[in-house]
Amino acid sequence: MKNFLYTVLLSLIVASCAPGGEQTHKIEDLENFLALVEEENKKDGPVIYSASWISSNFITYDSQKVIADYGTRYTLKSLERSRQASNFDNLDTSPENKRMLSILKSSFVMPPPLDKTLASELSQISTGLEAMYGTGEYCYEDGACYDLEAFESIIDNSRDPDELLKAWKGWHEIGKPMKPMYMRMVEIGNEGSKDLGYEGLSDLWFSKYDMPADEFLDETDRVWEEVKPLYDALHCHVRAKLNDYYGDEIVSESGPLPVHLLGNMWGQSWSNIYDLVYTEESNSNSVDVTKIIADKNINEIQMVEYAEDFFISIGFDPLPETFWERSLFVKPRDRSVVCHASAWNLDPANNDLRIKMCIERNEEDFITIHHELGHIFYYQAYNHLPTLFQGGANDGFHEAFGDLLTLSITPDYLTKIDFISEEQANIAKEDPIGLLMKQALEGVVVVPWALMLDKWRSGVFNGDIKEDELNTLWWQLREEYQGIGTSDDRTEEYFDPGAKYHIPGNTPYTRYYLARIMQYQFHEALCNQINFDGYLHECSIYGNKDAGEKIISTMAMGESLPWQDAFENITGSRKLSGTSILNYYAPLKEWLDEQNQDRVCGWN
Ligand code: X8Z
Ligand code: ZN
Repeated sequence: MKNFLYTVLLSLIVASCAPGGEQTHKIEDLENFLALVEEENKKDGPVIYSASWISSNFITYDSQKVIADYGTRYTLKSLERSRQASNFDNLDTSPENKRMLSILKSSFVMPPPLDKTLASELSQISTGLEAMYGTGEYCYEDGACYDLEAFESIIDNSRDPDELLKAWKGWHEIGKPMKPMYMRMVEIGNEGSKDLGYEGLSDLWFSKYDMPADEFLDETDRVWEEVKPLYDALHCHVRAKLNDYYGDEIVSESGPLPVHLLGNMWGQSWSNIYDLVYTEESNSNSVDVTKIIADKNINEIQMVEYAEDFFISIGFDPLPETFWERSLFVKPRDRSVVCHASAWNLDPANNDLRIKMCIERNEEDFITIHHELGHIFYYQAYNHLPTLFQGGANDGFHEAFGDLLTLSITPDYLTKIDFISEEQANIAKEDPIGLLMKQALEGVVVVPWALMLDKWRSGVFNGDIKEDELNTLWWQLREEYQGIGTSDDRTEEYFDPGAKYHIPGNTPYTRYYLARIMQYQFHEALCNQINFDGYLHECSIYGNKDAGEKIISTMAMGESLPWQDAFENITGSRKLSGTSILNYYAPLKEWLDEQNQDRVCGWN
């Protein structure tokens, strides 16, 4: 009943500004409109989120039907609101109101046109794609079936090139049937974006950064040029070491790195091959968090408690009891779930926060837990704001804070939480290159990947990449940016982008690129502010309330101000820069340059 009333009220507002009518849009109308939107968001949001939670936790025929239908209705309503927001374009109002209107008009990822049939088709495709990924498995002729986690346990640990290639190929079968669905989705999304006043999906995605899309993309390229020499040096060293280990037949001395040998399904992190690429004697002294977790018998929930404790130590409030009751921490044995880790803000008014993650008891997931709690504590910090401002300063900020804290997981911190002894910490600190190498294999390696993924996607969105070259150009970009290739012939029969969650899941990826640059800018600025004197990689903000205050006050701004304001609050600067990541890894870069002296770097 109440719902019906709102719809009527909203249509009255629209009716009052019908073409040809007098300019009747007053501040009062705008304030009524925003108040209605706020009330509606508070009412509809939690229900949609609950439906979505169910559909991701129980992937069944029925749950997908329900979420597709909810999705259609909610999207159509949001599209209407966004049109209504345009009616206030010429009204002279506060920057705050203007920002709310702008958020209302742009907060879509894959918008259909305002048309029931197309909205429903799009919703079914997007739910279908995500479910295909979540339930994905590949069965061999002997009847053995593998899901992503099973394939990953081979890719992450095996050193047998044949077994690795087989597992890599097995998982990548998943993309094939996604291709036509993906292309139809893009077609509808482009149409919807144009209806909203954008040139297409790419323009919509990159217009959310408080500057024109072109300028933003130039900024991302500018920073990559700064960071690239560091990546190239790392690539050169890793290739030489893999060549030593596997031989010329498998790893060429001058070509791209074979993706299946890198210890990660997508080659986006190489930490699992640390022992192969850092073969100094001191290697045996490196801290092995996976082993500590096993030795201390730390379970999945305790791993999350360690991360929560870090946030509390810098001044955050503890998580609500419901977080522990309602989150999913362990992969269920009896049903399909979307295992890709995520953080949820289901009901801001009631602080209903949850993560959904199939935690494995290893170092990689210990890091990912911190990443997810970064989202959760961000939600908690801005949930007091109007719903339209409940967001990150930009989407990169949302990804950055958890990652920022992981830079503080230093040997000294590990001593404080009783993971290692002081003596072990001192030994680890004697080998800064080992520590930095471990970090770089994740933190530097991910950078070109995070940039390249949306280069491919925006090429598809704007038609530069055609339907008959989707896979070819995916590999071309991977080679160009990452120097990574595949020894398998990946023809257009395959759709390899579909094997990465964020493609079927429609999650923009440039946010991770931003996060990986900004986290070092934040880290350096905070370490300076707390007067830390020493290597940046030895600085930990654990327990430091001053650093915490900077983070919390930035988070509490939510999306209410341009991201540059939030950025300035922590760093004192308004610009992205590669300088901090370069400073952080400076000792490693020097070491790599020495190692690479007689090697030919780059790939052909
Ligand atoms: O997707 C994620 C998070 C959820 S927002 C687990 N990440 C990217 C990925 O897995 O590809 C974090 C690092 C990059
Ligand atoms: Zn995230």
